[in-house]
Amino acid sequence: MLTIYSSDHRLHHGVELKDGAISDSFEKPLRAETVLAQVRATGLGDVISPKAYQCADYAGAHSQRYVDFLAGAWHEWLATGRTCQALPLVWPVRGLPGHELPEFIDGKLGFFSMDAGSPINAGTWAAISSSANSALTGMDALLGGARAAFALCRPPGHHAGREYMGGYCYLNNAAIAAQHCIDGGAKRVAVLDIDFHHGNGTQDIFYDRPDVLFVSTHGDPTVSYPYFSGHADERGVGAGEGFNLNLPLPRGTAWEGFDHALRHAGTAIGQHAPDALVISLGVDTFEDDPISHFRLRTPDYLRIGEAIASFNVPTLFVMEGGYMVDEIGINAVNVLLGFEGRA
Ligand code: OKP
Ligand code: ZN
Repeated sequence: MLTIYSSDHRLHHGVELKDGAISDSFEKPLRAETVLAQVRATGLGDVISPKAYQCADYAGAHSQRYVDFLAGAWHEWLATGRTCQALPLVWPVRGLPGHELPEFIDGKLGFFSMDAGSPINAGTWAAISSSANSALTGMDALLGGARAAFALCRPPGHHAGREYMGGYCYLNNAAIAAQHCIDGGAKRVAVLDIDFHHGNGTQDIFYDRPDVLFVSTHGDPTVSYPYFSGHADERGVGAGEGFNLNLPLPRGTAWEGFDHALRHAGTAIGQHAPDALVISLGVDTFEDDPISHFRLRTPDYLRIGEAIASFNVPTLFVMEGGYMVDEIGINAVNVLLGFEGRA
């Protein structure tokens, strides 16, 4: 299987608020490096760099003004005389009118975010655009006839909505790839998100559309980030009703519970009969992940790959979360090896 990877991801490394203090983000460059090392060690296939794309290629999944904000935010921040990382600190929550886009960068940061988990620094735009370009290049491989490809994206994307960043995410790589597939002539696409966290951004982007089915397995939002989406009764709206399937699972879910949900997902994907499948591949479902609460083990990831292969749809894997850096490479590549029947 072809892997698409850009070293430009290293240009982005942020901070996060944890337990009342600011510290290095769990979402760090070493994550992608360990996955790449495992791709090479297992001989998964060729590794290529992403092709170049335009902002217009991101603006089907996102709004043009949001993409413009991301591309210019660092320069607007610098222009105020600050050289530290840019973080939002105020949000248009329920009860505030909140519909008017502020002119000043501090207001824009809040307007275009869901939390303070997506800092912006000098290299952020280069990293996030290369990440999205990896997903687009992978989808182009599928459109060219490949059965599968692996977009080794970093930063991740699935918390980024049509007009907001959050949870380490900026551009929604999986959604951008799914939209590119539709733009390339596909009638129907499915996105299956198996990251521990609910893919609220992908849900947001396709919530009112029947052409892109979104299915997600994740920690029950009653007790897990992102808390404000991911419940089973979120089924889509308008023409999109019935094309959003959330499968929240309790804390401590191990292989049996996860496998059950995966089969449920497979049935829904089969009914949709998509031309292509995008997998939001998070491996923060691992038993030792530092920020998540499932209990999958390393061999389980081979089984996940086998299950996805049995859906029998051209498949683009898009890297999302996974924070146990020592194991993330083995677990992520195990999914791909399982898919290829190399278990
Ligand atoms: C991204 B992905 C804030 C706690 C919440 C955000 C988790 C984002 C996970 N300090 N952390 O889905 O793996
Ligand atoms: Zn996650």
